[in-house]
Amino acid sequence: MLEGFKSQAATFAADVDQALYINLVFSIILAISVIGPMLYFAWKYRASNVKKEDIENVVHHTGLEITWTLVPTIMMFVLFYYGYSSMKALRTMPDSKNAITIKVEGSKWKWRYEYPANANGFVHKVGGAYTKPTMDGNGHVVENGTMGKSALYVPVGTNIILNMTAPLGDVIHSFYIPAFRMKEDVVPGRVTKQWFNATEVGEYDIECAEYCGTDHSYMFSRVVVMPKDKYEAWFNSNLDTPKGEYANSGDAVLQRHGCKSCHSIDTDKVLFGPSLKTRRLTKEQVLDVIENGQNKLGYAMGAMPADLVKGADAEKIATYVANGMQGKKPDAFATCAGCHGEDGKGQYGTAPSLVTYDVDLLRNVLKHGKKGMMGNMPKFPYVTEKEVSAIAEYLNK
Ligand code: HEC
Ligand code: HEC
Ligand SMILES: [Cu+2]
Repeated sequence: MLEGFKSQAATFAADVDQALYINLVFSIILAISVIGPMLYFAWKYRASNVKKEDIENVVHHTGLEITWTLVPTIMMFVLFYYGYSSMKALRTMPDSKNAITIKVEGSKWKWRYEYPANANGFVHKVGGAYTKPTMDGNGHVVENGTMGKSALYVPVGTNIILNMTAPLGDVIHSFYIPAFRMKEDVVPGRVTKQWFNATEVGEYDIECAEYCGTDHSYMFSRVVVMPKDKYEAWFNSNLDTPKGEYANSGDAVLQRHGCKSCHSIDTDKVLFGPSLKTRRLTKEQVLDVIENGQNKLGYAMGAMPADLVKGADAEKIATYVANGMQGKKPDAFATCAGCHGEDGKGQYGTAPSLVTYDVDLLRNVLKHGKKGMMGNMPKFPYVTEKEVSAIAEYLNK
């Protein structure tokens, strides 16, 4: 549930973190400078170590007194500055003309989101249903019920104002998005406000942080941050929710990890790296590997030896592979088929597929990075297995 803290997905998240870290460091310094001397003096002046006649009554030490007044005062003002400035960012609502205002209702035990009417006069209402999760005898959830099913859909890089309330006769809730470092009470009969501007496409947890009643902890929902065009398309439609599980789609994953700044996904254009649209490999890449061999992606088969074929045979094979193995198969491909398979799709992850961006290839490229004739791709060790599958599915469809 604390996964959200791994991302700083809203404009003010970094400021809030900074305030927290400065607080933490200062607290440690202050604690050590008080507790440290206290323990030291307790030890140094223990009864067995001090003679009665040595005891003096020290009345004043101006230098010391000024230091221990001034230094903590300055530190406290520094803390105040960072706390105040990040709180100000959180509490200063953007102009509603430059923002989308969404109504949020928290009630026992669900969140409901209501959007302004779109051009067709349609009002999107998301969430609001509640079925309790089922649990086994040990209290482990076996069936989620509606928990986590509803989501607040918002466009990336846009000011969002939330007008939040709870129905009369309900209880106080607390709307909490850890990845945004944003939390605000939701109170029956009162409208509380909060805003954010999400910086990264993705999906983040929403929780109710009001842990005082039976089922607040099941008021688990999600905020789905979408590219602006995808959001607009949904908002202008009459669909209840955007089609598909957008945030976990390969497209969103590629966007989120910045793959699109180096790889074109929808054209053949080569940016910093190859286009991932149609061709798995260019002719030049294949020729380069045939000539030099390759051993950097961590396939179970280990290294591919250099110079297995040469000259015209190598040319023919490279053209054939770069064409996605369409057309007549050159006889010399038999050399390659031993490891890469007759269809060139690799064999159980031991040697790479030369045709598709399958899960094994993506996993290996992301884990090891890829330095090849086209350039140098950095490692992406934190891309999860679920995300790798989503990318593979997206690129191969
Ligand atoms: C002995 C088994 C073996 C043979 C035979 C073989 N390969 Fe490979 N090939 C591999 C392995 C293993 C890798 C992955 C090496 C690594 O981990 O970087 C590889 C990698 C490649 C790559 C690079 C893929 C990428 O995305 O970077 C290409 C292209 C390739 N082989 C083409 C061929 C061609 C064409 C032939 C036939 C001439 C061939 N291979 C023959 C085992 C083989
Ligand atoms: C800094 C630019 C950069 C970024 C960011 C980047 N790549 Fe790459 N990528 C490259 C380059 C350059 C290559 C080609 C390496 C070579 O010469 O073979 C490459 C190769 C690849 C390949 C192998 C394709 C082939 O034919 O060689 C895959 C798959 C891939 N990238 C996927 C991704 C994914 C998924 C992401 C996001 C998680 C990503 N890349 C982010 C630069 C980048
Ligand atoms: Cu609640």
